Amino acid sequence: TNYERTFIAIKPDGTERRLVGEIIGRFEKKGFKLVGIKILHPTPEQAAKHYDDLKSKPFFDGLVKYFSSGAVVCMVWEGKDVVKTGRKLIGETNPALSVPGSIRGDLCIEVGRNIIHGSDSTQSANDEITLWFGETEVTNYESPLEKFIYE
Ligand code: YYY
Ligand code: MG
Repeated sequence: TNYERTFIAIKPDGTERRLVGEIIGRFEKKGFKLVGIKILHPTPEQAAKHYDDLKSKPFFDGLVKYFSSGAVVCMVWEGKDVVKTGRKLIGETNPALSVPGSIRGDLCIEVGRNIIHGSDSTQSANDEITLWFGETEVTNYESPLEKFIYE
């Protein structure tokens, strides 16, 4: 089995639109385990670091401005294949191409206001968790429910 962690962030538009509970609920109901959570207003420097791999893209400046424009809910979710499955729950980068049932498919319209971030690989998940969370801010706990979620 592949128990791993991913970094999920509700972007300022998602927080502003009061979609925090809805989004957390989807990951929770799926069966994933929340092991880290906090809300903060990122600086442009933090946003630029988070999206460092996209710095040559034409949309980079707008993206950094958007991500640092308000409160972001930063989370670490744990579970089997949570990086890949988390991306499936989120949908495609462009909400217009995201199937109904996915977070972006159900809750937003434009790529520049797509409400949520999720790590795209276990490597970037580790990097992003390190960027946004201190070592003592991510917890580890046993859940007796897990025998009903995993065989
Ligand atoms: O991982 P994901 O968020 O689905 O997409 P990325 O390709 O990593 O791009 C990050 C972020 O950049 C995307 O969520 C919206 C924004 N963006 C954009 O504004 N315009 C594009 N053509 C592509 C991405
Ligand atoms: Mg990405």
